[in-house]
Amino acid sequence: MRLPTEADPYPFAAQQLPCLVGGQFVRQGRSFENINPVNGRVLATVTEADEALVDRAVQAARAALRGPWARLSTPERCALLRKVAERIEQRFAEFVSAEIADTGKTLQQASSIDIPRGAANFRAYADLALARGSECFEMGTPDGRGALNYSVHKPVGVVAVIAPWNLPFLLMTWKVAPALACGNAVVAKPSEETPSSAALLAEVLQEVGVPPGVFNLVHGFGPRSAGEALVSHPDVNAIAFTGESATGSAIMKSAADSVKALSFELGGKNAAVVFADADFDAALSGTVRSVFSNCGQVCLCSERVYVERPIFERFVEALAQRARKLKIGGPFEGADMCGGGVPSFGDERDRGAFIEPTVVCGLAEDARCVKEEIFGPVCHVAPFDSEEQAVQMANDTRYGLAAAVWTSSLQRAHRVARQMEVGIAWVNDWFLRDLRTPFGGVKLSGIGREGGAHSLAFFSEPMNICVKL
Ligand code: NAD
Ligand code: 6OD
Repeated sequence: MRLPTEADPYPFAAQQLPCLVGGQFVRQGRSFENINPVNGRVLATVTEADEALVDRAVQAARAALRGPWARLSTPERCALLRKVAERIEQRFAEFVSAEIADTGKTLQQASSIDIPRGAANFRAYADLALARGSECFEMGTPDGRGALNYSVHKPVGVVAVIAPWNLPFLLMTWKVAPALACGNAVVAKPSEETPSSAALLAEVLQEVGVPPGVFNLVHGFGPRSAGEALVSHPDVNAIAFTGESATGSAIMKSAADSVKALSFELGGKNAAVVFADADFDAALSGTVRSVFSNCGQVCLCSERVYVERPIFERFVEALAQRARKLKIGGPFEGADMCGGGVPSFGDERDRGAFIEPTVVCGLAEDARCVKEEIFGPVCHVAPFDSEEQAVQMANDTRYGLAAAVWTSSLQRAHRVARQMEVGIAWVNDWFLRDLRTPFGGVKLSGIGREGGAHSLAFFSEPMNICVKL
């Protein structure tokens, strides 16, 4: 199957994107337009799930928990998940096409990160679920016969998965895969901005034989639409959400009445700390990547760069030079993307959503640009004079998702990384991922951890069985 090209950018574009409820594709009712951010054109119309359709999806999911899905063994479920990964790979070009059409991201990024990670998520959680053991404790009893306690992992039930628009497929599958691996039934809602790859995922899950109702897809917006209806639904047991911190707060309120389990991966205002003893070129290239990758629209991107005073001027100059060289454009115009303005192309891209890569210096640490998440190709760079000051500045934020520390001192690397008030710290790299590791944030950046055993724990209810011997 051919990958999209500049001459034929969206070869697989669907005209209409349905919801999936109880194994049936639903096209009736209200719809909204899916817009291409490169040129403002309408890509497809999308069926918007109203409260009634969300309710049908939740009921279908609940029914599926009493059907054949519940009787599959863990190896059988995991075999199905592996088939999902294979089918994503067979339909790779379609997924890439869908992702670049919805987001405007580069072909290179979608085909080397987003879509392969989607398939990898299904394989990783199949492996992890199969390898999971359970606790067992022998105990004494007064009659001397003893008892054996062992735990079993049950699904939590109906799980709502809500994803954002920046890495649509990577983040949707990051939650759907472990939820299914643990035997749950899912009602998923992709971002209204990026519905296409989730629609393909719905097809793939049907194709490989996941029973009806086990995976349901509802499209729509947040407040007063599919999102709110889903998170406030009394029969949803758990919510796995990735998005803005303010949205997390709204979802928490909606979910409170029925006391749902929550896993929240939220916003960030991440720091990169560059010491004078770092490998300059590696720190520079790493920082260009951590600030500008995916147009700065990865939750882990650095928006605050702190550079030790002796190399500050040189580093800022080099960073600005690299930023100016980045190419701005559509998915086929290079993986590189320079500040502060909206570029003018003189063609249809002037109707698209573009901003120049931007490096800002000299603001006070309490400026909005330094305090609030921007979620774009923008960073502020400031000098520091001591390790203590660097740590203090990096931690002076209401967010706590990720940090990058650049130094050649092993001792300092461990010392500083540990002091970062974040869930994920990288030393001399950025966004290097092992799917078994804990992933999540502190403070406004989230609740709980996903990844590896942490996702399995969130999506399962451990139950103790005590057997008198
Ligand atoms: P968003 O919060 O606006 O939307 C995310 C999803 O929530 C969408 O599907 C949206 O329709 C839905 N939603 C909005 N309001 C809702 C409500 N009241 N009830 C239920 N659902 C609702 O986020 P976004 O703009 O799509 O994504 C960007 C944000 O996501 C940034 O803040 C970024 O840092 C964060 N993010 C965090 C991580 C992480 O792992 N921590 C990963 C990616 C993105
Ligand atoms: O790599 C991951 O598993 C992950 N959850 C990345 C999140 C990126 C945020 O935009």
